[in-house]
Amino acid sequence: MGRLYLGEKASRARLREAARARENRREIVKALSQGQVSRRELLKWGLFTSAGLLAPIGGLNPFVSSAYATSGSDIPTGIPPSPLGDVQAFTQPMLRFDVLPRRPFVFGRPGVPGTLTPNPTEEANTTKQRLNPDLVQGRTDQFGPVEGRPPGPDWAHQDFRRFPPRIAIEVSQEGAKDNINYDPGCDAQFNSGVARGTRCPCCFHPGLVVQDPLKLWTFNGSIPPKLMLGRYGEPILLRHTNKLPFRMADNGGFGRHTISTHEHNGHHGAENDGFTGAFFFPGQFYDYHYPILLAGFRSINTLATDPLASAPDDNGGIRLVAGDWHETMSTHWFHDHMFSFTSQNVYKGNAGMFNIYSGLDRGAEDIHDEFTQNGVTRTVNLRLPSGRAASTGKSWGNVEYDVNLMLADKAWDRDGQLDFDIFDFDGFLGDVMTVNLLYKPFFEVEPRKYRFRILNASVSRFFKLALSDGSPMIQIGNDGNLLPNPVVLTELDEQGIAERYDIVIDFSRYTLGSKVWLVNLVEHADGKAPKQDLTLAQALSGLSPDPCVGRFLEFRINRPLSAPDQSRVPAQLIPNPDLTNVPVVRERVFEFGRGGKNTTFDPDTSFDGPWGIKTDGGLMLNADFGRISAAPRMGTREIWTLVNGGAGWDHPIHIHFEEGQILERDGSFANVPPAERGRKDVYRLRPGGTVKITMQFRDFAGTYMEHCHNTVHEDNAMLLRWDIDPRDGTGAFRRLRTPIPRPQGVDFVDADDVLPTAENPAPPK
Ligand SMILES: [Cu+2]
Repeated sequence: MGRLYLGEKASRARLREAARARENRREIVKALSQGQVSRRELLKWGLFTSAGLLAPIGGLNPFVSSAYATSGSDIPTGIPPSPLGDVQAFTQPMLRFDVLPRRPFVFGRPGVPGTLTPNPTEEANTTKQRLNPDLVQGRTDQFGPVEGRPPGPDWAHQDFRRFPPRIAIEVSQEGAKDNINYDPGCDAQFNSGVARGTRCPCCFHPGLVVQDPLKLWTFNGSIPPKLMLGRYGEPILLRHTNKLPFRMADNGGFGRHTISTHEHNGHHGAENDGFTGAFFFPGQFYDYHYPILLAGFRSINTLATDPLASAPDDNGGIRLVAGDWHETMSTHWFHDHMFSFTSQNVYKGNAGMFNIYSGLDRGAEDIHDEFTQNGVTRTVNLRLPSGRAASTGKSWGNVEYDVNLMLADKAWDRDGQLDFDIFDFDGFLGDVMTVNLLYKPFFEVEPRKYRFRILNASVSRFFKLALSDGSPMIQIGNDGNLLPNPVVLTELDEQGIAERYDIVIDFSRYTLGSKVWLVNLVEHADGKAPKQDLTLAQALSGLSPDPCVGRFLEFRINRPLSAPDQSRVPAQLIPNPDLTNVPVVRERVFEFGRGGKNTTFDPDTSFDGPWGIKTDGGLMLNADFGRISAAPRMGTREIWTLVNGGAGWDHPIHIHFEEGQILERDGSFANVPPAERGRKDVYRLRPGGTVKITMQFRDFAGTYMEHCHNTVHEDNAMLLRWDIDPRDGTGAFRRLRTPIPRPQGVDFVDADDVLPTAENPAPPK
């Protein structure tokens, strides 16, 4: 029996006990999220170290110990079942992602307004505005900058003048409200009959309650989640405005109103990376500049002469771009990275996806182009399932048959409002499966090939997907990247938190009118790691105590083929970059485990928790975003070994900024499955496992991170900072200062710790 699930058959006493425990936990989560008590205090009081809550906290309700929580692992202690009322699975259409409007960008000039007011600026815009008193203890005489980005040259947009914005996208973070501008990016026939402009209330199912604006905080305050479309060589300026409540306590019991937006795994300057300590406040905006460049653009194909390094133009052709085409990326997502509140904020709705289009991955399956180079004829467009330029008039970014899926387990309270429990540092598990923030929907398809970009947006849950009839799927991408070769699988690999799997399903094998389901095979009993991978038959049997096992998305093959399927899945997609001539200048070892300690105690930048990271054999350290744990030299390549310090848990480790290749899993390349042999940005360690990767550090500099993407582990101190010195690597390492955001402006402090192994040896002569 799983610890965190209470079935309908549980005794009334147990359900009451669980409900009481939940109320008590809610009080702690609330006090913590509203800043009335710090985690350090809670830890010191021992409230987070045992299963029972024993001590009263000043001003809060007394916490009672649970008779059931202390008596063994077979006793559920978590959240009572999320009430579903009469709502049945597969009775609502899956709303496809809501495409964010893209506007051609021009700077404003005196007397001529630009696309964005105020104009975006290279260094942060420090124009002062009067602060809302709720941000500053009721004071009415306080002022702070309009932009939350840290000011000054170290946080200026790198190469802003070389790559000025061409597209503006504006988005806000706000509380739940109806979506009155829904745009799925395609006609209703490709969206289970739901048309553009359909009003979408903020609820997990039409039969469930509408979410309270304090409970769900999403992009633009609405569902479904938002999709950003971009293409190489066309810089985007994302202006993200924080419209969350000014009062920290107005959070519905969990979540923090300060945010930092990580474009996971953007190859951008660190000022645009969503650094955990570069958060911004309600009433501020943050301008993220995404130049969207191929990695290596400063040193490889710098004159942009290789047709494979390209982006779609608006007329069915391509524009050449600099860089290495082997670094082309396709499927990103973006989400909050607020220090020690990432799990709550992402769970609350701060997550979207970003499709990046290229000459190779065009989003127009009917465009065939080829070129001859050195006597060899090659095609550029891979023609993956997407949509037809001839039907839509769009030469790129067609999404008719290219479908984003955001999978996440959620839980709600007895009023049907989103609920969260951070009490368990092993991780948070919900008991309700959602796709695109909707409870178990259906999706209508034509009998043809579809691409699905599947994101695991859970807090702590792993998935493993299969089709209910056991028929094959073709995996074409892993994380941001297309694989070197497609891999045919009847069961995908376990998919860790934040990993993206791009797959193609060919529905042409089904007869019109039939149905097939996506099934989750992973059973969890806690947030540490999957308990076991079930067989398809076991998962379909309904016997697992884990309510998120089994069918969660219904495909209805009920739309007649609207035109011949012109898409392809070529035998070669995108080979990995050839690194044989790139010397490895350094190796580092990071061990992820329990028993983390703090050595710095900076109240702004450090955080105590059970988890930690050991760098190069040093101490198992808790998170401190003021500590520099590594500082690779600009323009070099390194090998990093990621070690799981324990056999009882798994960690999906995310390394920001540049894609890595897995060289070895548990000591051998033979252990790396084919679907993991592309480039990656999240590396599942597996219990007791070791992953050796290689990465380059190119093009942009600044302050980046590495952390577990089980965001409960991340928030509880399994995170570290590493920097790339902005200079070219020939000088002495310059320690970048740490930003400390306040409503009145960002202070900078010196790094409060630099690990000895972060210091670089003298550069080679
Ligand atoms: Cu972890």
